[in-house]
Amino acid sequence: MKIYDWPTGPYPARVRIALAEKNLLSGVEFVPVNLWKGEQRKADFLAKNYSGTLPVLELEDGTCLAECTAITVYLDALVGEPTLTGRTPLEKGVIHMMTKRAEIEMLDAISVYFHNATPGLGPDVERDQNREWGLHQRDRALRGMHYFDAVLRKQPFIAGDAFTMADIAVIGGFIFASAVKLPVPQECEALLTWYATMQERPSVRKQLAIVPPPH
Ligand code: GTS
Repeated sequence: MKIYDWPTGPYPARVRIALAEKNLLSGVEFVPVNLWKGEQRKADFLAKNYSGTLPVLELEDGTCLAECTAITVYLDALVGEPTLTGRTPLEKGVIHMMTKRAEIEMLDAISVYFHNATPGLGPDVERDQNREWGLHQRDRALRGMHYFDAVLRKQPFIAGDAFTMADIAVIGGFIFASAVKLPVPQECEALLTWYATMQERPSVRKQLAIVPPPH
């Protein structure tokens, strides 16, 4: 299978971490799509993903899967252990809820801040910025960090007792926060301690070691 991505991007990182956790990295060909040149908005890429975002997984028969959560669910179903999306109906429901919450309250909020209240991908790509909305979403992300801190004061992982794709989504949030220089507040001690533990996982360490390619 092929994955269209940008190696250090926070969303592509989610799929790369999932692939490493599932020991599937060796079967993947990565195809870079240069976000700073706006390649994700070109017709040939939009034919693969209508939304014009990375990552996209392309199967041998040309079927394309976009959206990190959908791709992770697919990869998780390919090989058994470790499961990233839960075993029981309740586990699956909670993991999906917390993954979506990680997106809405942290990762996507930081992305909106990046694209609207910072230079983002540059003037050629960011043609429709709304600074006020970007700052609003930055504050939402900061509130989200406090929420996840409260969650982690009660349980070891984002969706309960085990590492899942919900943890990977919050790790993506940390990667984006670092890229846009939005520090996680020091008082979020449980969240910061959790992230220190996450950085010890080989899948995460491998991802964080990638040197950003030149734009
Ligand atoms: N909901 C999508 C998902 O979960 O896959 C969001 C994907 C996304 O926003 N990806 C970024 C993108 O393609 C890549 S990165 O910021 O993580 O590197 N952005 C391009 C754009 O034009 O918004």
